[in-house]
Amino acid sequence: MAIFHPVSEKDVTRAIVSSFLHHIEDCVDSDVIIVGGGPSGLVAGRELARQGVNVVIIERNNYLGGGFWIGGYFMNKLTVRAPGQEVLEELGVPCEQVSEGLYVASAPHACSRTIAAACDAGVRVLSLTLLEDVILRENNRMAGIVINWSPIAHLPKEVAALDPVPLESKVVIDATGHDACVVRKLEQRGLLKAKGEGALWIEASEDAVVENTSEVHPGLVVAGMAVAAVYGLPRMGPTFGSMLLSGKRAADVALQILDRVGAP
Ligand code: 48F
Repeated sequence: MAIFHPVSEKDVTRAIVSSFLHHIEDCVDSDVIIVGGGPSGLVAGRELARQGVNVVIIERNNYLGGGFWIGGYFMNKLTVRAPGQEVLEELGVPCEQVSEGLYVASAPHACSRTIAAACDAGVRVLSLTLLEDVILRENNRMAGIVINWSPIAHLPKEVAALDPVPLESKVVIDATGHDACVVRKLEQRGLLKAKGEGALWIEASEDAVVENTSEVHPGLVVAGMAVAAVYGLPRMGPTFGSMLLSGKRAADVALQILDRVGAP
């Protein structure tokens, strides 16, 4: 007597194909697209989705989490400075206070809980999906992004001649970390100038990243390390409180834009 119910191979393939087809059809038109599924993008996505906003995260890797799996060097312990631990505690991540205002958490625990919280809230994810370009409408208002299959970046030119496809949204959040990939697409067209991040200085950086999390171009919000790249702020290296708080603030800014444009 078999343990598992009998199901044929073709039914397995059909289940994947038809479920994914509905999923990607749903992602074609959303309120907010977040490019990058690191800590800032995941927190922003969760905040928006739990308030009923239709959110898609695109992520070039086949896993979410970005730099949140490792705390620094090869060590999987994360640090956050108060009040960053409140976000981790809200997600059910145990935090240990090691000195006044400084907390340590397990990176795998924090990262997996943050991913699960975003998924539980209803964020839809397109994995192995690379930002290739942006959609600009009247007065260069951002109206979505252009995506392609990530492995294309590693294929020889002859094989890599695959056209991308566009996804529409009312707001785009650049949460691509140090690279600030969405911002770079505007920079290439002379629409925005990113200053590039400065050298490491934790205390100056973390407040400034949260304070400067904002709409940098009509319809485009920056979150996390992309904020430092745009505003020329110092980097903060192996500490993550500002990534979490910047994600929260990016969600608030996106909500204000949705309110302004009359959605959802
Ligand atoms: O780098 P990442 O974790 O960004 P973040 O949320 O957090 C930064 C910290 O991890 C750390 C730090 C502060 O403590 O210095 O670095 O700002 O996550 C960025 C995500 O974006 C994806 C990338 O794979 C990663 O998961 N990404 C980057 N470029 C693209 C992209 C792209 N062109 N298309 C799709 N995804």
